[in-house]
Amino acid sequence: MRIDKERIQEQNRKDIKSHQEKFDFLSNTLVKGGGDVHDIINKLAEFQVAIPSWALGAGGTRFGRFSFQGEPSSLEQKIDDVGIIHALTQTAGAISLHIPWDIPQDYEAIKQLASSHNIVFDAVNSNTFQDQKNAKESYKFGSLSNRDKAVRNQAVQHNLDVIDIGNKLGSKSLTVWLADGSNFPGQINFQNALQNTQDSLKDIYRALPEDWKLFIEYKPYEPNFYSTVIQDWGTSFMLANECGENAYTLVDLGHHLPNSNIEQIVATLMLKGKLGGFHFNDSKYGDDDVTVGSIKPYALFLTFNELVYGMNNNPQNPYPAWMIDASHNIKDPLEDLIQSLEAVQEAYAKALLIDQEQLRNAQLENDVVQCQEILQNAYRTDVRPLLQEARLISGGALSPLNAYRLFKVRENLINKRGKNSIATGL
Ligand code: PSV
Ligand code: MN
Repeated sequence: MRIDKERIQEQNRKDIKSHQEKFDFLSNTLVKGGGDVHDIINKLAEFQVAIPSWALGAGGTRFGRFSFQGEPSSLEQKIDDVGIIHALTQTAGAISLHIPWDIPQDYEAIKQLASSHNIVFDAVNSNTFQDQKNAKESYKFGSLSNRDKAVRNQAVQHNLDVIDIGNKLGSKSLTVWLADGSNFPGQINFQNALQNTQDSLKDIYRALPEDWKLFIEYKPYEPNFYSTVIQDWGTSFMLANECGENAYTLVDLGHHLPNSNIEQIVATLMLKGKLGGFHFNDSKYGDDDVTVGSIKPYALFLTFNELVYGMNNNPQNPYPAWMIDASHNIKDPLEDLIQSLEAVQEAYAKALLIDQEQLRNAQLENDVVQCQEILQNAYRTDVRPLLQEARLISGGALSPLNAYRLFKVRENLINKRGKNSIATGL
């Protein structure tokens, strides 16, 4: 199913008056305060977040999975689904593939399909956390960290194969997330596991095309519950430095122990020029992978404040690769992604409202109250008319979620794909 541009515009025309009133009011208020509304809208319109191919079907828990009807059962259908989200939001112009879940059959056809939706291929993700069909070696006791060289070789080779696949599609980065670790004290030798991981990552890095980046993701626990080899940003940062200048740390919002100061981690990594990628989601307890901004929107805003600061002040840091990494088991996955994108844009827009010079002055004067006021004034501003304006000028829907429901997208997908289609992935 494709959403016709004209249909979106027709729907927008119905809501344009009320949007215009809200936008004019906000825009006048911001301009009076010295804000550059034009610049903010351009930045919002340019901001694109990759959709992971594994988020388009219903996620499950270890207790079960409740399928969502009309799920995409092929890579082509996954790309079509991202096309739907992108047409409505104009914010999802990229897809991130997980290999081997998404190996293309016909590369040219897949590339053409993606470009017909204005979608590019972002980072490719390797998978050494599951055993693959007919694989000789098992990852039960680790992959890149495994004490057995034959297992490590297989895992390295898999990553090289993923780079090859990504290369054929126009991807420019590889994300490595390892489940490697241990469940019980004494099970592994920490130093050997880390050394093996470092050596394996270096092998992968050596094969990386010159214009590619390697993103090293960290996570404190799960699926292993006693130790994880790449448990935190420090370990990832160290490994990235060992690999070389095109290796970076990837921050996933859900991959921290409770109450970690993620915004400070972002600031540190950007200062050191090593924040390569970013996975958005939200959580209450652990790696819950729920809708972005649904639980801790203020923390997301504070993180965006550091991201914006870094993008403005740290030329040593590349422009980060943004991706949503959420998966849930009860919502329509496409509606959930639309909500996540809106939350990301909202936090970004609010961070763009912060007067950095004013904040700096208040900091220099140790005016703690004023520092807080500056942040909270930005946070308390309802920026949704800015998001709508950015979508309007890009040809997206004023209200993507309403349009999705009015256009009966899910019903259409069910009619086409049936009630029992199942997305490949987790
Ligand atoms: C692991 O929890 C993770 O965040 C990694 O990015 C994986 O690639 C993704 O989720 C899907 O399993
Ligand atoms: Mn992730």
